[in-house]
Amino acid sequence: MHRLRRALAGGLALVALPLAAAAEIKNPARAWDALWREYLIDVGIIFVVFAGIGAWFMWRYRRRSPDEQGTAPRLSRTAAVGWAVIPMFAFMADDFYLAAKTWNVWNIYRDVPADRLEIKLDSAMWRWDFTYPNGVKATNELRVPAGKPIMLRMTSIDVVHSFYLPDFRVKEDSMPGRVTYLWFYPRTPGEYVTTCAEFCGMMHSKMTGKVIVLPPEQFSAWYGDESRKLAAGKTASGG
Ligand SMILES: [Cu+2]
Repeated sequence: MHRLRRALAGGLALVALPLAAAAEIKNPARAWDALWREYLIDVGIIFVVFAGIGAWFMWRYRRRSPDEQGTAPRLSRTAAVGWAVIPMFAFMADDFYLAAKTWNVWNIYRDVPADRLEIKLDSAMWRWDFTYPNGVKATNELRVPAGKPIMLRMTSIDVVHSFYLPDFRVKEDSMPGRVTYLWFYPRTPGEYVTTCAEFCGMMHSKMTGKVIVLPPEQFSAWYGDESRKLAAGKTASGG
């Protein structure tokens, strides 16, 4: 029985180890950029081909004398149908190919890595209120450690807002009565701008904030400090 269990565990480890190694974190920002590049190349090729053919036709079939009249060749029925259907399928194939790539990127956006820091976000006219797992709060400034996937679970206490983080290629609406989420993968310490992307009233354009990505040790220090302040505050007011 023991031997069987050990053999099973060994077998599982053999399967699980390569899987774990393969499960590196997919970065939504990278995936988005790759998709964007692919779209540009795709439409770039189509542009060059069609502009080239168009220019060549203009030159080839130019009018050579003021009284010249063209004669249009008549297509057979099969040729006419072929000219309509074959290009249609060629373009549809390209569209489906891009749609499949887009679907892949969407799945990365929706699939949050298990090893993440989850922060609550309440948006309001006009501010962003963040709450960390242990109750630490911050307004308009979100401090996060570099190298850790960050998930925001968000809702709105009044109207529809939209949390937009251009540097990380993510944006998601926050709505009253509903919880939505987004995640991003900060790698490089620094300050990144965030702004509301849904017109939400008079001060909408002032509804900006910062995401401050800190080296992990600096983040831990800040987080520890804030937690202690929070605990001290609770005891003081509790007495
Ligand atoms: Cu807003």
